[in-house]
Parts: sequence; structure tokens; C-alpha cells
Amino acid sequence: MPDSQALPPLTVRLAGPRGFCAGVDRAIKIVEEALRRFGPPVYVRHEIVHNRFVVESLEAKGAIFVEELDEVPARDHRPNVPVVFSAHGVPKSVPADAEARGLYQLDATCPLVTKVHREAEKHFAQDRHLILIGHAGHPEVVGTMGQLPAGAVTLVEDVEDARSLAVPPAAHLAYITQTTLSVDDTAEIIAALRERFPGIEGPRREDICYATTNRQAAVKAIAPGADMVVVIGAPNSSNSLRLVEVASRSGCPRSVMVQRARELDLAGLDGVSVLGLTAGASAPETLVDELIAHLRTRFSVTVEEVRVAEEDIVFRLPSALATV
Ligand code: 0CH
Ligand code: SF4
Repeated sequence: MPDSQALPPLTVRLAGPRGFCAGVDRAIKIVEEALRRFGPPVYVRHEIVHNRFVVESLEAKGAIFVEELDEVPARDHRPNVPVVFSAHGVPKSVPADAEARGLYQLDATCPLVTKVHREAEKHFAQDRHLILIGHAGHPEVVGTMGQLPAGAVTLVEDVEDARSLAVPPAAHLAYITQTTLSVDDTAEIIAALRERFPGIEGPRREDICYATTNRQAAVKAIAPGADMVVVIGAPNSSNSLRLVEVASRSGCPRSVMVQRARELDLAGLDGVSVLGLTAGASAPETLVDELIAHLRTRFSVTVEEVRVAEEDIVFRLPSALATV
């Protein structure tokens, strides 16, 4: 153990809230409970959440991650092979395919993503053409677009898209959004849509969830004046990527993402005396502890938490898995 008296001081400004949200917590519990009920293997379509540590921990307990259902055997020693759909949601074709293959389906889609799916269906039933604000190719976007027939939804990724978008003539329009976007960017995109289409229907603001909103607000509180901001998250995690952007735009240009503590090169931290730290909604708190322990090998660390919101939301497990 190094002599902390001899080490340079470092203040770690820890964002609160950070890390797991209620949807991620529920999704992981669904896989764990399925493993208990059905025994291994439990198949999971797509990373249950975008975090390698979580995925590898579940693999160690007997989960098998696949990208598509044709990688799941139609039968094994059980009459119905269990398959879990990830927190990001799936197109309607996926449960239909699972049904046709006789799989036992467990849906870990976050209820706040499902709420957006239902909004999409409601607008479609009222003959509105849907504009989805989100990132092309992201599984949540694929899942949300896949709630409606092909051609019913147009994807808008940025203000440029909003300005140039072509919609069916005389169409009534509505917009919905991905749940993990930048709050500020999305407000600009919606303003551009409203300017072009004053009658467009939509939620009061957007469909960005409470967890995404709170984590971005917390980063805005820790970034100004920090010498560096570290976001623990994965490069395919939309909400985590947004935290790096928010930190950069909020006064800390030296903002980086790491998946694990070992990726942060301590030799490169010369001159850093205040370090902001947060974690995306899919990153477990143990990785925050790991990063702080890593910093303590080179610095005398003082941790100050900056909390901008309290969260007490808990989502129930699907009834098929609920205990008692
Ligand atoms: O932020 P994204 O959507 O990429 O996903 P994640 O990192 O797995 O976090 C959980 C959010 C899941 C759906 O909103
Ligand atoms: Fe649900 Fe938001 Fe968490 Fe996504 S980030 S799982 S929408 S609570």
C-alpha cells in the first residue's frame, strides 16, 4: 500500500445519480431469475445491457448471448428453451419468431421503452406518420421502428435531418424519441421539427427517460472546473456516450470513456487535481469502486459526491418471474 501522505492530492467529484437505472436493474434480475427457475443455459438475445462486465458475469452463471433467435436451439433437455429479450426492446417480428420456434419468452425491455412502443402504435392507429428521433442502427431504434409496418416511421438523427426530411404529402405527423438521447440536442431537433410542422403531435418534451435526464444533469454539475471527466461505460452504450459529450460541452474538454479502470493511464494524469467521475446506466457501481481504487494507487484521493436528484423508481419483474 503506498504511503498516502507522499502522494499528490486528487479530488474525485462523483456524479449522483450515476450507474444502474431501474430498467437495467430489472433486466439483469430477469436473466438471474430465469437462470434460477429454468437452470442454464438461458439464452439472451443481444447484450442484456451494453456492458461487458455484466454480460460476462451472467455468462459465468450460464447465460448464452446471441444476436438472433436462429442461434437458439429449438429444443434441448427442456420442452421450451428460455430466451430473454434485452432491455433495449425488440421489433414485433422477434416475439412472433420466438413463438413460431416454441421458445419460452421473457421480455426484459425496459417499461419506459415499451411505453414509447405503445405511443407509436397509438399514433399509427390515428393515421399519423411517425418521426422517430434516434440513432440509426441502435437496437432500441430497430425495436421501436419494428413496432409498425415498414414505411410508417421516418428516422431523424439530427437537426439537418429535421430540416431536410421528406414526409408523405398531407400526412398528419407525430414524433417519438429514443430514451437515451442528449436532452439538449433533442430539444433542438424538436424545435426544428415544430418550426417546419407546427401541427406535429408529440410528448410534452420528448421520451428521454428519467435516468438519462438525471445522469446528464449530474454531469453538468461536476464538469465545470474539472481537469478531466471519466465516464465508465461502453462504446455501444448510447446513454454513456451522451455523458461524455455533455461533459465536454459543459466545460471539461478532456472527457473520456473507459470500460474498466485499467484503461485509464495514470501516468497521463499529471496536473489533474479535480477529476469528475460518473457511470452510464448500464455500468455497475463495482466498476466505479474499481476506478477509485485504481486512482488511489497514485493519488491521495478525496471523494466528494455531487447529487442533483434522488431516484427511487423500481420496476417489477414480469409476472411469470415475480416471487410470491
Ligand atoms: O444507452 P443504451 O440504449 O445504448 O443502452 P445501455 O447502455 O445498455 O443502457 C441501458 C438502456 C437500455 C434501454 O433504454
Ligand atoms: Fe429504462 Fe431509461 Fe434505464 Fe433505458 S436508461 S433501461 S429507458 S430507465
